[in-house]
Amino acid sequence: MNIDYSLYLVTDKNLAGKKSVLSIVALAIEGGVTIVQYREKNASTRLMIEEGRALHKITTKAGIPLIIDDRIDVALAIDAEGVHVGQSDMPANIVRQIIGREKILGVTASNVVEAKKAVKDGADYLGVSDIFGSTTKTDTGKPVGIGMLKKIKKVVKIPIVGIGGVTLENANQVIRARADGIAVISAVFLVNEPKLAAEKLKKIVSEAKS
Ligand code: TZP
Ligand code: MG
Repeated sequence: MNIDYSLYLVTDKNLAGKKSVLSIVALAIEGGVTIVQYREKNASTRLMIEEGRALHKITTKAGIPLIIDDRIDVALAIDAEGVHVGQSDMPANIVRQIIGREKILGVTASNVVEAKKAVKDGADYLGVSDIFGSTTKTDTGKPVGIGMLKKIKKVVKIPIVGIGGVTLENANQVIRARADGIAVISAVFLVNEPKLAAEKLKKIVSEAKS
């Protein structure tokens, strides 16, 4: 699978309000999302398997990958395309051993040392966090800024996506700093029209790349 990291959507049930995560993801995919991460911190494992399967049906139909945040067991159980781990989760080299060569492994990195280590451990892509200061995930520490994307891009060959406070207003900066894509939650989950938001973000990314 040739992965397009341009518009990476991360799910968040808390921000979905009265809407379902599934309906938001479906609309966002229509709008141009190229990869989806199922991120769920509070649900039971049973529910995660159910929701993960439902999401996987949608992403498979759209021909895009589904990545599971943190939960290697859930990813394997539903045969998702990959897993994403942060710096406090299972070490990436161990994840790679468990999931094998074929599945996608994403790792969060906030500096050059973490980025290089992730590559050595077998990461397929990096989520560089927290770029602008996320109001969705608030334990990320001081924003690293777009400068960190440039620094990391200089030392790694794998794709990188910028995450944390990415909006319609600043998305172009992320791509111009040589990221391969933007990763967002609120820019799609906290708006009235997720499809339109995804379309706009996608256009910004495409234009900034050209
Ligand atoms: N990891 C780093 S920041 C973040 C995650 C999951 C949340 C991104 O959400 P938003 O709303 O796009 O800032
Ligand atoms: Mg994590």
